[in-house]
Amino acid sequence: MQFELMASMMCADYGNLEKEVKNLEEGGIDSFHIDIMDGRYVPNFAMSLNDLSYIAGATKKPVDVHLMIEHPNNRIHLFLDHLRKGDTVYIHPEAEYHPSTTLLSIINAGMIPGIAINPGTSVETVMEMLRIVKKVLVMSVNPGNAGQMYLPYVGKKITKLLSIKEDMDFEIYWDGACSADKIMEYAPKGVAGFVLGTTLLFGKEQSYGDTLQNIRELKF
Ligand code: S6P
Ligand code: MG
Repeated sequence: MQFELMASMMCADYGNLEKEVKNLEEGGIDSFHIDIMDGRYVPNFAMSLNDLSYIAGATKKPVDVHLMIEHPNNRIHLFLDHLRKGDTVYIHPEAEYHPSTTLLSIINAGMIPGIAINPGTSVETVMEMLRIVKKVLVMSVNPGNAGQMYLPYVGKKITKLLSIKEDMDFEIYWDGACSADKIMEYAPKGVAGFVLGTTLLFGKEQSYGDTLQNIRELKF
């Protein structure tokens, strides 16, 4: 079964970042997920420009940037300048007065435009933007931290998005508390990729390569 696996790099060991990127690459990760926070849109600071710059330069794999910042369009070039064409940038529509303008900035720079949908945000609220984006990152935890509990009510929203994704031409990605049972349930239904953090990938006895291989060998 085809699905993408992304590493949530805010969960990586920053004392060994070079090794972390190398081990994840060699272990078969598909892309690097970079959680940028400003302490305002979400009550935390995770990664910022230097982290993005380092990781984007240390790998040939795609990078997806998850912007949890207010008014991203004011500073979007700071992020885009570190990316290659074909990398993905997700914004939170609630963080911007005119999110469609921000998405256009991302498209014009040659990146893949995406929106991240908070647990408390309905599909109806973002319907028009679904016509613009290529990727939808469904948050199954509240944004801001790794290591949180899965919020089960998000399942209904994923079902709704799955029913309209073909017509509206976008792919669905999962972000938050991703476990093997969620991949087992949602990959066959058409969720295209999963962000892996502390729940499944980081801080385990197993090597990244073994974990990623086990996930790819799940029996659906
Ligand atoms: C949360 C962030 C996510 C987390 C990821 C961590 O604000 O957008 O990307 O880093 O959820 O995974 P886990 O398994 O620790 O929840
Ligand atoms: Mg994220």
